[in-house]
Amino acid sequence: MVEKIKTEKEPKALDIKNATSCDATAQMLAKAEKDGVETAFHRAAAMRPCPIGADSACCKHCSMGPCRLNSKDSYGKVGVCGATIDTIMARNFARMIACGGAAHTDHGMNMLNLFREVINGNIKDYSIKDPIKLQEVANSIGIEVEDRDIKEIATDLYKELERTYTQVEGEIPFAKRVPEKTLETWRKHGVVPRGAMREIMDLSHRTHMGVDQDYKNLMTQCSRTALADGWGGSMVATEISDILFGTPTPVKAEVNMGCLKEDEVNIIIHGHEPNLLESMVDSVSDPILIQAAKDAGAAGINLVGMCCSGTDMLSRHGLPHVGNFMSTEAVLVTGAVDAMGVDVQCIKQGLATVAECYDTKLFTTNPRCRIEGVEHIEFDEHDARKCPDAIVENAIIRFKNRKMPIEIPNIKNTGIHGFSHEYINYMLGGTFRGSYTPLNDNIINGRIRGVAGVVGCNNPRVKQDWVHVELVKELIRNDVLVIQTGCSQLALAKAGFYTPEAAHLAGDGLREVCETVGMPPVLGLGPCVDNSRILIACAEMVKTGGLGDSIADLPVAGAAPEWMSEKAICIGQYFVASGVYTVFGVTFPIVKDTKFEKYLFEDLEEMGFGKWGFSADPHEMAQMIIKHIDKKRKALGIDKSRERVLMDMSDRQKLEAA
Ligand code: NFS
Ligand code: SF4
Repeated sequence: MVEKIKTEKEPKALDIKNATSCDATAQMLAKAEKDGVETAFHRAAAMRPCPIGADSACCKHCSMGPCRLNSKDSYGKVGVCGATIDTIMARNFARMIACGGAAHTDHGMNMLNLFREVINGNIKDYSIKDPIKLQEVANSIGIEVEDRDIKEIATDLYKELERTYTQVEGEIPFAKRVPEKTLETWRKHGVVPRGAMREIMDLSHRTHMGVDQDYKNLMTQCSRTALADGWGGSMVATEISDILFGTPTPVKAEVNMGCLKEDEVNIIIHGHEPNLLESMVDSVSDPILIQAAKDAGAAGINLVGMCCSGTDMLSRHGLPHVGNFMSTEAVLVTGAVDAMGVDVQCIKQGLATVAECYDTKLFTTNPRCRIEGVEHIEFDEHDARKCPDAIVENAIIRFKNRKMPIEIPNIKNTGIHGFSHEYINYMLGGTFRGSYTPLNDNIINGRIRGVAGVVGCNNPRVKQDWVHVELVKELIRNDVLVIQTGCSQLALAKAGFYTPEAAHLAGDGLREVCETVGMPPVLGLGPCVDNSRILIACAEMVKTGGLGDSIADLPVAGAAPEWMSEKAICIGQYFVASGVYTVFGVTFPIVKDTKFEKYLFEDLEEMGFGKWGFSADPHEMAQMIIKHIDKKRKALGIDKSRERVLMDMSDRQKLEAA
């Protein structure tokens, strides 16, 4: 114990106008203040982040410390054990990757367990909904599919994919999907992943006091572990979810808090694993439960999603979605939420207090995520209706006894979601599950300048959604096609970008493509684990041809402008290791002008990988991305074609008008 450290003067009041650009959330924050309720926005305003921690300049890996290395004297000072600032930053970075990767890969492994139990017939509530996808995935890793029955293929696929997690030596199965030259780079640097369990264990081991004290060596294992997530755990989660629940195709859906209904029993499921929400859909369609809701005076049962499992269901089934990460407490302030069920990841403990204030029934459902004082109803896929039915029953009781005044922001945004990587080529004029030729052609002829994945969280240290929206606006205006996942997808959906009409916000080239196809200028791929779809899309672009031999050659980039979670760092690192320039906003856990900074921001690219970038300003971030895309276009020799297309545009319009 140390003596109480002197903290802040007076906590700062929250400036709602500058805290969020989501009008529904702003309305609820004002109501929360009237009601005397505190949210993460208020706590963020009151709590100054530790500047040394923000720079990743402290280490508490042993009790000789904690050791704090101030940025100014970084190179003069070392920890008690002698660890340098580069070692300390790299070890902290590594721990974020180990934890973020563990979250995704554990989720993926759960999906795989579910798959095994479905194949074995031990779980009957789910089945293989997309046998074509099953065959494709099996085929992609060399499993024979011709003239074999589904169960046989599925069993082989299960056995093979289990290696993604458990394999002690050798390359993970989906390494077969990586473009040859990218894989060569990985082999050269020794970063082709073995099983995720092994990689995460190895990386965690290295960060122990007195083990790996060479930032370069640590970063090699960081890449290997992160790749075990992107091309391993996350990719398995995505592919198995598609096989079991159906591959998304474009679907019209509504988002925002206006999806809550005052006269219905409102239930929110918030978290990351699609199974619970899939089973909830069955429960809320059960005539007996619907009748029970009506007997309680409700017009019906209204199930809505939130955060990533919500985005999953939004993409797959068009289920309404009420909001992203920084709106999870605010939505309870409506007073209209009768029950909220949560599973894992990004579940704020603060939800418990807010739920209590508004008399909302909050339930944890996963053995990994309990919250002190919150009732736990465990979800078990072997008896898949038990937990969802109990949540519905509790919600009906709460509805019947509603005491709270209800205020639902009257804001709803309709858009088109559900663009799987399979669908992108179809939409652009190829045959379904055919090639990426139309996309590549449009990039080569310059109508599309390049592709940017804009993904990731909200963070109360910046204005909610604003950084996402400003960045995307500038990118599409410059003919960069934007693909999205996670909370970022919701930010843009709430801002109205998911309609074909939003194409008018794009530059001439991108607009022309969007209008021809009838697609929005931003394409939503689903939850964060579905960033793996972006990797597959990149691999397809390379294989289709004309845009270089490796992912590092492509005119593409990635961004997480409002990131907050360790998962985001892991995702960033697997994109970088795959060859993608990846720019983060808010803050970056690094001390400027250190060897470690140079390694992440420059050296990795010279080694054949992608590299990291940072800017807290969305407009600067957009320019960094565009500059990078143009650099790649130039290297590919397609910079001229773009100029020509742009010059030809007005000429052609003149011709057409004549
Ligand atoms: Ni991704 Fe989903 Fe959102 Fe960030 Fe959290 S919900 S997995 S981590 S905050 S995008
Ligand atoms: Fe300090 Fe080294 Fe212990 Fe870290 S591992 S707390 S730098 S002595």
